Amino acid sequence: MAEPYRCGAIALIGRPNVGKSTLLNALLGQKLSITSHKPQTTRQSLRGVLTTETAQFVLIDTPGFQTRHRGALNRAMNRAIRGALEAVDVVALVVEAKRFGAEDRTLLKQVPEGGRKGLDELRRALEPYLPEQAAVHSADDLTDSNERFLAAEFLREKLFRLLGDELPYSTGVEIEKFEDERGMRRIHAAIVVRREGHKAIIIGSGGSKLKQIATAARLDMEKLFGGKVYLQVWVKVRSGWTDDEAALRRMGYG
Ligand SMILES: Nc1nc2c(ncn2[C@@H]2O[C@H](COP(=O)(O)OP(=O)(O)O)[C@@H](O)[C@H]2O)c(=O)[nH]1
Ligand SMILES: [Mg+2]
Repeated sequence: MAEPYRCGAIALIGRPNVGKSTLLNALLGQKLSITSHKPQTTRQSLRGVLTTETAQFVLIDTPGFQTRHRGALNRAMNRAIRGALEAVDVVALVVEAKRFGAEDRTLLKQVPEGGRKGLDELRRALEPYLPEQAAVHSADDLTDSNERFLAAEFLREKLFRLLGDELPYSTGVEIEKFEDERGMRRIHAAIVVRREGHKAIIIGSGGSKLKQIATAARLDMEKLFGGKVYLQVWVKVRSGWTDDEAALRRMGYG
């Protein structure tokens, strides 16, 4: 007789920057969660659904637990982690196995695609811990996050990746308009910073930086949404938004 179907939620937790979001994407085989080499890239929990013949894995990516910074934004991030842990079947603690340097990377390039990663082994190790029950998501569901949220996340990822260390920690993204006209998405986004000086950094000389950021974000959105995206981005200065509960709610935090 065939094994019963299994379905359950697995929370990925761990220190900032150990690779939780990268692991989620690798297990899904699709980029859903944003990643960067900077800590605190992930600010809210995000679910990715992986459906196989024998099980459905609801993987929950969480922010790294925040102890250094205070304020409403960080309280919201810590709340997101505690919330994620309340209703899961498995908690997977992600730790960094070893330092990975330039030489390791060169060697890794020699390995054929699909080798070494151990993703299948990990999936097989997790599966027995999922409760026996029918799938809760349909097989083609990738996430329960909406496109509006994912668009803001992808834009935030490009800020992290393309701005180096001058990126102010308190930069936020607000989607002001999101329209879908027969598969063509029209998105208006505002990058929210606290000071005029931050705005100038993000825009760059002659607007070059902002253009680079917006183009990279648009390409990722088109890949995930599977259609054309028209993306317009501007930068707004709003002092103190990370302590403004109403502004945080508008950006989707708790
Ligand atoms: N070399 C290597 N780098 C990784 C691995 N996993 C993640 N990274 C990198 O580590 C950084 C942090 O990853 P991220 O997934 O954002 O960490 P998170 O904060 O735990 O979600 C990024 O620059 C990733 O590209 C891995 O298995 N090997
Ligand atoms: Mg992350």
